[in-house]
Amino acid sequence: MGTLTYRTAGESHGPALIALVEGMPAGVPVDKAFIDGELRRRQGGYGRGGRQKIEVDTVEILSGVRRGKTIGSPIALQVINKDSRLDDAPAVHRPRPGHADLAGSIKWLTTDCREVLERASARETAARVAAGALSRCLLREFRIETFGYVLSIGPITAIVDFAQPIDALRAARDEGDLFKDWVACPDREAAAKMRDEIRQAKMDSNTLGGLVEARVFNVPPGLGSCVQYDQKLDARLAMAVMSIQAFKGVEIGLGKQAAYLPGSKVHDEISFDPAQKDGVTLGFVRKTNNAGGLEGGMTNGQPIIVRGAKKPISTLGPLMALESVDLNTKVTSKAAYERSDACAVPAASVILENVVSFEIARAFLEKFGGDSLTEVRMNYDNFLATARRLPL
Ligand code: EPS
Repeated sequence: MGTLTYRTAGESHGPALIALVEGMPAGVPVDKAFIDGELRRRQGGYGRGGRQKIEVDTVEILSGVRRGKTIGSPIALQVINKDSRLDDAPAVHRPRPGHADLAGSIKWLTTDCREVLERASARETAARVAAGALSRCLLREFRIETFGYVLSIGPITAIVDFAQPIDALRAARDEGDLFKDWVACPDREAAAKMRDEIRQAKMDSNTLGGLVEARVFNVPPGLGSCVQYDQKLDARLAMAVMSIQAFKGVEIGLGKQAAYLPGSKVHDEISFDPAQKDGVTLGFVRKTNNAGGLEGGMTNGQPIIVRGAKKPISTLGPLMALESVDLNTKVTSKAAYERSDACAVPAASVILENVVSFEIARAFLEKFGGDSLTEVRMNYDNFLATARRLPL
């Protein structure tokens, strides 16, 4: 039984996207409807492009699951592309500034950016969402829940009150028509302004980025480690988030704001409340959570808070196409345009939610791992019961 990992394969206009997940214990109930729901949410959002009218992303589970439960073997997940035409897709010679087109074409010694963009495309995130949603089938067995949402789009920033129950937040976030006006933002006032910004960007042939945030609740303390750089959970979350297509920044908790404030305003003071000792905090409570649930690269029992900054999509509409150079002729010309999304920030919140979940599940199994869910549960219960008895 190794580490929980996944790899993906597939091109944007190839036959399918694949995720191969290894290291899941046996006996985990797999909720295909939930995975499909996450795939569908990833396709949605106001400002999405024409591709999502073609695709109806659903997962096919090709291995590792029997009668609805994992059996400990590798789990192959497949999302079929309806718009499959890799061999017929036209060559692209005018790289889009901001996309992988130019850097990748030089790297692979080609002047046809198509060979690069097909894999660099954010369509690959369908496979990552499928793997992340699968990992949440394990996390939910331990009442660990992730909530992802849009914090800002362009100049509009939401204000979200996390004192509300998560179900209320989720209901507010999910208001609207997934394919018409959904922006994945629980602040209704800000959501309306975000829609206006996207509408304007569409009219201007422009694109918009934004901030997305994921919060993970009920995570036990002690996941990750301070011992080695690659065991620090904050560093691993940062890598997972930064690797999402078009992401340019990652923050945990207060993030870069912490650099501007004195220590007295940054660190979360600790107190003990015996009434809360049965929860994952073990009774060690904080009035603030500026650390975003991570201290020394380890979870501390507080909710995990991770933010990602997504740049505007680099395929701008024909009216706004940026200056570029034809790779064959070296003549200055406008960047290539086929079809694109004016804003994919709502989709990015779904991707973040699932990518972050996978890293939490991975760290969870490193600490409590076993061959079966029963064994994992024994390790989890035993650890928390022992920690509650400290000093031993
Ligand atoms: C995407 C599908 C793509 C794009 C988008 C993500 O579809 P197509 O290229 O066929 O229009 O909508 O890709 C990009 C943003 C990008 O930069 O490549 C998807 O399913 O998420």
